[in-house]
Amino acid sequence: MPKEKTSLLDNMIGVGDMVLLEPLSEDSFLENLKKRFDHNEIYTYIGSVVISMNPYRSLPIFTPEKVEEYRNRNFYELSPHIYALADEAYRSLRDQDKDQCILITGESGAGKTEASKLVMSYVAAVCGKGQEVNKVKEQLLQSNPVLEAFGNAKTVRNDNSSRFGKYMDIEFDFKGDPLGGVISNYLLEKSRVVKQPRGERNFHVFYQLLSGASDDTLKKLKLHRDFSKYNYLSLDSAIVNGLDDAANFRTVRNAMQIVGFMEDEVQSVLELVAAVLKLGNIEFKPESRCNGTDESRIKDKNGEPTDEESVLERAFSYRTVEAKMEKVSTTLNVAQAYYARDALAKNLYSRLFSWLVTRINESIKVSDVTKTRHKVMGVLDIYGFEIFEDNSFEQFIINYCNEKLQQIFIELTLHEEQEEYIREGIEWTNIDMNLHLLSNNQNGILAMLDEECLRPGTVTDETFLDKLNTICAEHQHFESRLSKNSKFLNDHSLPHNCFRIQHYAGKVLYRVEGFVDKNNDLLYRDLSQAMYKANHSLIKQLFPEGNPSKVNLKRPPTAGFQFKASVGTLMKNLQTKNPNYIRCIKPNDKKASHIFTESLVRHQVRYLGLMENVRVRRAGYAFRQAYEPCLERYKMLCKRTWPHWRGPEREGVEVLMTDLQVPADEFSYGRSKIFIRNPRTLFFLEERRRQCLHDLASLIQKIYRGWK
Ligand code: AOV
Ligand code: MG
Repeated sequence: MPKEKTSLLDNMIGVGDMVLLEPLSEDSFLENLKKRFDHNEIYTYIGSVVISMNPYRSLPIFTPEKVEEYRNRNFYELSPHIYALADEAYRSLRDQDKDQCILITGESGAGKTEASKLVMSYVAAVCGKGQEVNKVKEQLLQSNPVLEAFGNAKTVRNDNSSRFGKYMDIEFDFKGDPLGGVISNYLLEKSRVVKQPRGERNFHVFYQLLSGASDDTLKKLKLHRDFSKYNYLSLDSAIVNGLDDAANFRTVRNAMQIVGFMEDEVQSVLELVAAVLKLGNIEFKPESRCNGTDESRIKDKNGEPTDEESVLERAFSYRTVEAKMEKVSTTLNVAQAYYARDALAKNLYSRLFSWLVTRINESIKVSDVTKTRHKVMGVLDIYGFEIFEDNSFEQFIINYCNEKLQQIFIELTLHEEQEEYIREGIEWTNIDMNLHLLSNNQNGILAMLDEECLRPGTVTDETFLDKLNTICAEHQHFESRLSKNSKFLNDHSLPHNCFRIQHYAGKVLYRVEGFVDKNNDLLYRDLSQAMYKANHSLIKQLFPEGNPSKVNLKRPPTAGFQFKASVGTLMKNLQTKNPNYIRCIKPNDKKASHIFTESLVRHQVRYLGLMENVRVRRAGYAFRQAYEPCLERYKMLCKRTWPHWRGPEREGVEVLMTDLQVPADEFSYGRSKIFIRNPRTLFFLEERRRQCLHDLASLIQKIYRGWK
């Protein structure tokens, strides 16, 4: 048997696969990670799972030469790298026709988005050639800067934090050439459009436009270059170190062009971005009415309003309620007018974002001409688990999504693995995972929020919180009824407007303010109608419900309901594919290179369940294959099975392993598969096979020459 590859076992830089770690403990695990991190080895395996540490600086390990190095190589052959995972996934898709998904998890700032781009660029580099294929690749890759400009922002956790969830299916033909793709987006954190927490920014595109557009463009859009002129742009952190907004604006414009946006579409998009900024500058003043109430009026208008402005002004001054076939207009006071303004800005922006995704999908979609089945690789990059000082509905949604992904990981990687041993009759001692399998608590809370939002009568955040607390008090077993993994923490010492949840990755205190409103996500009819009347085709398109001829539209589903449904569909979709995991870890809280904060990493290693992952893997078998393909692949290595084995495949494999003298403790026979404990055995078989093929090729050449 060949010697252990030095790349996986090197004392200087630690072991490349945690499965080989001796002795195994949480401390040695962390020490190994640190040793490797200090030597710029940011990747480490747990079997086929890749742990990725964020280096917070650019390392010279993502070059075209590296791509070539990892191309078509066995997963365990070289030092651990995200490219090895990408290569493995791509080759199983191409050669074994198995749809793949790449699941990238980790908390905010851990490196998920960067990892997803590395996987995409690797796959683009190794798959297919030719003008048409290159165009497809470029379009797929260039969708990233566009969506990042509109959907990412600086937060205290990450200077380029994804504020939406993204899942992208890349489709390939039978040869493994890319045909196109489909992007799904999950709930954008649109509250950021009108307000940002201290130390954070609005979405990148606003700053990019103001810094990078030409004077001429800004003049046409009636915008100032100065950020401080806009209420919706927080000023304390408008400039971010290492972020060149102006240069990024050019990148985004260029990317939009490559993706296939027409010049007039780009123009419309920029007009909408400008409209949002200008909406934020509209201010209101009270105007007393004869009945003693105050009505809002737009402050400081210059001259007579245009037609559009009057429509908008009216929409900010009145609200029409339709009851029993009758329309009743009520006036808005100043606070209500500000509320309406912000609601409109948020809606305008988030609808623009969804439109961008739809538009990109139009460009990258696979044409129906190719009727054959496509092979699919899905890449999932969502917003990571986050805890801020102030956590609202958005964090609740983000953390819910992360819980779901963790659940998938436990089910597929740990639970499923143990189940398989049992199913296959392999001797197995169950490992206590100390990670609860969950039926999500937040499901319950979202359902309760929906019930509350749809209930007739006065519904407020307080009534929702009351309901939450009452149900918890009434049902002592609320936790077990709704969840095992995340717990609702019943605590009377909390501020009166908060509730707290113990998530898999930490306790989060949520402030209930805004939950009902954000979940309802309704826009006054007057506002959608005002938008529909706008003399702008894109805006009109974004507010179809504003069409006055479309009356009695049903109430749209709540934000929580839609999110739950789309995450449910996503999870089902992921379960049909072969999963490949990248577990991202954040080494420190300072966004700094070279700093490894042990306590922080330990916490992540714990909640990600990495120790359990190693234990299951160690107790088990690294590699498994059904008897038939195994015999097919290796039968040439043994005289008794070559060229034909007559008899059950399992017996053929047994003969093979005996003749090759593979030590008996290295493998186990399951009901339908052989389980191989160590990657070394696999290398050995592969090496012998390669040799055999080589000998065979020389022989054929000799015979051929003899004939000539
Ligand atoms: P995230 O996607 O996991 O957070 P990112 O992928 O945006 O995190 O990474 C955060 C920052 O870390 C990046 O902007 C880079 O500066 C740095 N970084 C990450 N990976 C690498 C790498 N491989 N090489 C160099 N620098 C890296 V969030 O989107 O917030 O959950 O919602
Ligand atoms: Mg991200």
